[in-house]
Amino acid sequence: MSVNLSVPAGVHRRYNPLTREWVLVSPHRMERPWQGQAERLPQQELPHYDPQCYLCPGNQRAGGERNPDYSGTYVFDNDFSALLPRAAPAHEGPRAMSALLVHHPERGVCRVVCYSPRHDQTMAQLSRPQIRQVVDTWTQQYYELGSLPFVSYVQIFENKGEMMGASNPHPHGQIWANESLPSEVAKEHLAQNEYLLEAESCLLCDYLAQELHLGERVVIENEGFVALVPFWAVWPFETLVLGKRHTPSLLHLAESERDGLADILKRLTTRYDRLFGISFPYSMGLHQQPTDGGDHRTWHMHAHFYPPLLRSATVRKFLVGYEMLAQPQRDLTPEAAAMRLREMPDDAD
Ligand code: H2U
Ligand code: ZN
Repeated sequence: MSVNLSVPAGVHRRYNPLTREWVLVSPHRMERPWQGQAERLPQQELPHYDPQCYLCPGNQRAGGERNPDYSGTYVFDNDFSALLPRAAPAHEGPRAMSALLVHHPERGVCRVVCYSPRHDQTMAQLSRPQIRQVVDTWTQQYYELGSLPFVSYVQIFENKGEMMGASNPHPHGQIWANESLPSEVAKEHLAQNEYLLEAESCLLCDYLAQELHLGERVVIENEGFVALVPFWAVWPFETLVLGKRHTPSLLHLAESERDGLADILKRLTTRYDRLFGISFPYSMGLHQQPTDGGDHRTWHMHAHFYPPLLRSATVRKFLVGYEMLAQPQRDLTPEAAAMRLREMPDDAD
């Protein structure tokens, strides 16, 4: 196969080797007029403490429990957990009502992680030591939940902003730990394993080396981590945060790398906020090796940021119609998105 490293100018498809899916790129459509939905701007000027907030220190939650007067991060079992630890064990399945009606029991645990007692601060406003504390809490939770005998995978994630369905502006994320590999993770699992068998190296180590060489999709980097707009990004300002060293999970990070991850998260979210001058909505999450006790050293830990906004604080990208029925499509090129994010200053500049 001949390799040409310059990005195509016309309409083209790009391949995502992590999920083995394609995205259609139509760069010429960026100038089309927009008369569709404009999002409501999120409420500004939040109080430090909100007596109505179920995440603020000292307040009562819907389940009746009262939060302690916490000062750093605070983790609790979700009062409305989607997964429960005491469902029937999966090894009693699979069960089928027929060849086409298949179901499977699933056990798990859902937790909520408050990043800070301050109701009004997001990741971008937290200090590096505070974000480092979030990284440490994630690491501890990954270890604790991953050690449960029925947990094969721990998904750490955050929905930020009303637009992404967050129920509350108080800075928080969630953790869902469950018994089977979720579909998105299973795709990446298979792709990383098969790439290793064929190429005898790590898919994301090889990908990162190429991106660092080309530079055009890199947004920021520090000693340990890089944030870039992936070549196959679907969301307009989607980013991928990659460790420079091959580490399967948070548990493999050195102290300095945990600081490095906190630094990249601070700088990336600061740039996002400056892009359209608002607290930038997104869904983000970490992908790490499964915790089923198997040997998964092939896994290269990473974080995905999926923000919905396209051209301003109020105009979002909809993944509807063609995307739902055929394949994802984007107008803004990943290279242009990376350039916009690179141009934004962060507090390290
Ligand atoms: P989101 O903002 O991403 O929806 O996360 C908030 C979570 O907090 C949500 O999963 C839980 C909801 O179930 N929650 C509680 O556990 N206790 C409460 O008192 C309200 C909300
Ligand atoms: Zn609050």
